[in-house]
Amino acid sequence: MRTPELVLLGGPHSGKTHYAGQLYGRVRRRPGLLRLQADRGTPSNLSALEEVLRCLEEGRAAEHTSADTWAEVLLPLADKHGNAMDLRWPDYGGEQLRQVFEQRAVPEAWRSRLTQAEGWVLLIRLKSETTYSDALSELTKRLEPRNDTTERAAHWDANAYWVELLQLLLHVAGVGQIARHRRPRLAVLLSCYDEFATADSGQVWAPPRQSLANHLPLVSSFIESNWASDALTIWGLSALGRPLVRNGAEETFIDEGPENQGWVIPPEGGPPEPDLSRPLAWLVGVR
Ligand SMILES: Nc1nc2c(ncn2[C@@H]2O[C@H](COP(=O)(O)OP(=O)(O)O)[C@@H](O)[C@H]2O)c(=O)[nH]1
Ligand SMILES: [Mg+2]
Repeated sequence: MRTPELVLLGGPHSGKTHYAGQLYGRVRRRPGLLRLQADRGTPSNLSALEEVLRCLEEGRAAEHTSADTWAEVLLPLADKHGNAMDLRWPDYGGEQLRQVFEQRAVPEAWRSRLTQAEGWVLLIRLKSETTYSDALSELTKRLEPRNDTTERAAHWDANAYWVELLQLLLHVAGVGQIARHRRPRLAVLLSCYDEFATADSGQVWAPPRQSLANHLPLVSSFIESNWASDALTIWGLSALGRPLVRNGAEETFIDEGPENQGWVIPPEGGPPEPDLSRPLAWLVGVR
């Protein structure tokens, strides 16, 4: 049996927990390329995922779960040919990723996971990424000194942040910079896509890589020039399909079930698709 390891990379509030919960609901109740094989006897603690799904069934957003509960979540899955695999799904607090960036240091446990992982899942929530696209043109226009420079200096432009972080992680994982990367395979999921982009009439979406290129051009060109094209995929992800609040009771979730909410936009664009497992299936080579 295969035991592919994926590393989930995403900042705080990028949607990692809700994606995990929705993925669990899908593979269990409405399987696509991957389905849950809970009776296989794999010792896996699914209580964190159950808890997220339970909140969603009540139409509200999940609580913040502690990092410990998540550390060893293991999904016993099978593809449609019956090939079994145990997918490790560690959901580190997004804060830890920030720390790696700020301290320029990677804990040993992370280093070995980054090195061993078959694929990296990078969650980027475009709406909350800060860029300063006007800064350069303003430099040439303004004669008066700005008074908000200190505030700007305190925040990295998201382009610089992600490129720097990726370089750091690649270095730590021992991935050379000379040839384009084939391993780790990289899936970029533009999360909470419902709040960022809209479809053309008839629900046809543009390829998500265009959104990445428009919003974070430096990240987009770094990724596209460093990964081999068959080792890279860029998706739009809306795990929930809409915003949810902690104390809410969203009726569509209650009436139709969470497994009927949420969608992905495949790399080539087009209509939304319900199979949230597709980007992961791609990473582990299931077609
Ligand atoms: N609009 C929208 N909001 C989402 C979606 N997924 C998660 N959220 C919201 O984004 C916030 C952060 O999500 P969470 O999964 O806890 O992020 P994490 O910190 O990366 O684990 C929560 O308030 C969620 O309700 C989505 O697909 N669409
Ligand atoms: Mg979380």
